[in-house]
Amino acid sequence: MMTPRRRRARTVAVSSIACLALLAMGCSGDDSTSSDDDGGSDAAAATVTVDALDNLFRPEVVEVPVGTEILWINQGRQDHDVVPVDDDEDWGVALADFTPGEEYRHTFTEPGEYRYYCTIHATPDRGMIGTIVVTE
Ligand SMILES: [Cu+2]
Repeated sequence: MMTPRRRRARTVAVSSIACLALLAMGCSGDDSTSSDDDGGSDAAAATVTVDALDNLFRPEVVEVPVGTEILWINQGRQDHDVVPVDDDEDWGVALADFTPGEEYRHTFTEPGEYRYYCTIHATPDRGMIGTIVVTE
């Protein structure tokens, strides 16, 4: 009688610990973009922040409605840049203007998928890359 019950109790305990660990991981990923920008779900004139770290953009993919300001902040210790993969695009910030602590803002006014990368730490499709998905 006692053995099955004890075994079941242990199974429940182990699986709830696993759930807590997953929750903790999920939360820490989301907390970085907290404060006053909540992804801009329905606020038209919102700002969404992308952190440039050493060496990745976080979050790597951002989806926002048209008119949302994207604010990149160099939170790393190294210089980075933000360069559109499509060289017809004229947004982005050069290395010299994006040293640690510096910011760059851009508001996308057309729907589309805007891919970018750091020319120091990435190729256009690998490494320190990011995508802004702008929806109507
Ligand atoms: Cu970089």
